[in-house]
Amino acid sequence: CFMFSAPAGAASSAPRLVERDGRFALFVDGAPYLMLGAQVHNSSNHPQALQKVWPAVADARANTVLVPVAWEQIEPVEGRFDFSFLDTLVREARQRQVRLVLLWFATWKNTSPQYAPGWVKFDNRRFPRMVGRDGKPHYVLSPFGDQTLAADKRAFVALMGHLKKIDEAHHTVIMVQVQNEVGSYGLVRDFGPTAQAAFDKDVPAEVLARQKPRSAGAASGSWKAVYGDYADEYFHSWATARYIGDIARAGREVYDLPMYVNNALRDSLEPIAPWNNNFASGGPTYDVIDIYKAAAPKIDIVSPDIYNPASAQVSATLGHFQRRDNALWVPEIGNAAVYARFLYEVIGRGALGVSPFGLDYADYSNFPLGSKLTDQRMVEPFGKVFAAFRPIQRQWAQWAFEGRTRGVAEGDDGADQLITFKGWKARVSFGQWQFGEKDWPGNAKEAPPHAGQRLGGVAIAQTGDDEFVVVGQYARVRFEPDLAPGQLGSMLARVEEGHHDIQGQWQVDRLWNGDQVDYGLNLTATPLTLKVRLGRY
Ligand code: N0T
Repeated sequence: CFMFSAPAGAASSAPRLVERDGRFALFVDGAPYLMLGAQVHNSSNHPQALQKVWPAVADARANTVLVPVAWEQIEPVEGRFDFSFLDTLVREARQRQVRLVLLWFATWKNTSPQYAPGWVKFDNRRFPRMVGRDGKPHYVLSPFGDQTLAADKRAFVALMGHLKKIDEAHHTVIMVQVQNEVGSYGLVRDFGPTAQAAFDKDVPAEVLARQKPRSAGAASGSWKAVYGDYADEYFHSWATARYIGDIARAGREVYDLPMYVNNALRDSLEPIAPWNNNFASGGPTYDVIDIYKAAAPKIDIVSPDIYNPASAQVSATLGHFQRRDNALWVPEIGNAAVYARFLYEVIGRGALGVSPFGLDYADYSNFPLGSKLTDQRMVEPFGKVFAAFRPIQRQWAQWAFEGRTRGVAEGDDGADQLITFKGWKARVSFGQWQFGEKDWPGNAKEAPPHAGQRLGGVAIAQTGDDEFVVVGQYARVRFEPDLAPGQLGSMLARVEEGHHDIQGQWQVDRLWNGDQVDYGLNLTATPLTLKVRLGRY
């Protein structure tokens, strides 16, 4: 039975991020919660548009929906606020018993001021843009615009104040993203006079304490003196993080919810080198997480948006962002079918959650970043995975918090992967017949509609010394024992295929044995949950 005790006094408390031994849980209603997320399209933040959101959320079996709230939408006229969309959104989410994560699209949305109100984005004098080395204005609003910061902060504080009023008793909204994919493309930092004066000052002590220089430089002093060729990017990261951190702090003083930033990734595998117009400078790329931690202490998490399906990139990215000081949370991953397998890797790693991007039925296809499709066929690969986790999401989040879970996705090479547990290794292989070995030609996934695609993924929780819960698809799992002297080998003691009933109780549908286990535990197109007990002889 999936029961566990929450820390005393935690029940009915506000959502919060809890760290223990370098692992994290998002506590919602006093217990760890796994976000099975659906992020809507950018322009679905209108009452009418929600009609194309909710059916997709249901098909995705998501328990959490990520929705933008735009500055232009809540403050079209300076100082006059309109929260009618937020009221509708929160009410409709409650009716459908899903939680919300709000995305604050304001000064920076994919770096641009496109979501700032018209009275901001066309007033260069009051709300200055960054300035290039040549003195020409850049499209991005400067992080040194004092009035921009004050105005954005005032709107965000109003938003959080309203949210407190309508939601403090419910906590339908469990987290807030502050801005969206910040930084600047095409310009490494602001070269305007205010920015330049700050650049020539000493690096603040809190940054020095965290961000190591990449080459030998001065131990303290100006950005250039300390960080050399990386000074421009680091300085811009600091300026941007400080700006966001100030907004987050002010918002949390009014209503304290967990807050995070998201990142349009730089290449995860190429060696770090000074910025060369290859990513948005100043954004929270993995190499400057320490600067964000130092400059924006009220931002809990720096998180990756995954749009490169190369399996080595995905794995490296997850490794870069999952740290003892940074919880793993994937607020965006492409909605094409090839991404669904990575949900197992993310969830198995013990992430707070994962959210495919563009999971609604608006007539908009996110190809080539995501799927060409805009209907149920787009949502289905994710819905199948979430359907397997949803009945055990609380229990899984608790196991993850205890460090019991692991996960893998089929690599682009299709090679076996070995997962190490206490006393056991799980060997995961792909592209096998259910009865037989790899060199036997073909298997179920060679058939349409996914011919030739790599779709395998497995997440495993070790629930006891010799007990595991296995969730997966298009993969084979074999358990290999660590043997003590005198022991010969191991066998499966009991393999239950089952499901959770409406009360959350595990119901055994059948036991697997014979052909169904002789070559390992074979998972096919429909994700299954297995409870496995092993023994040694
Ligand atoms: C994302 C989304 C939305 C390998 C794109 C990704 C969302 C934003 N931006 O649909 O706009 O609001 O966060 C940028 C991906 C860059 C290209 C990567 C190619």
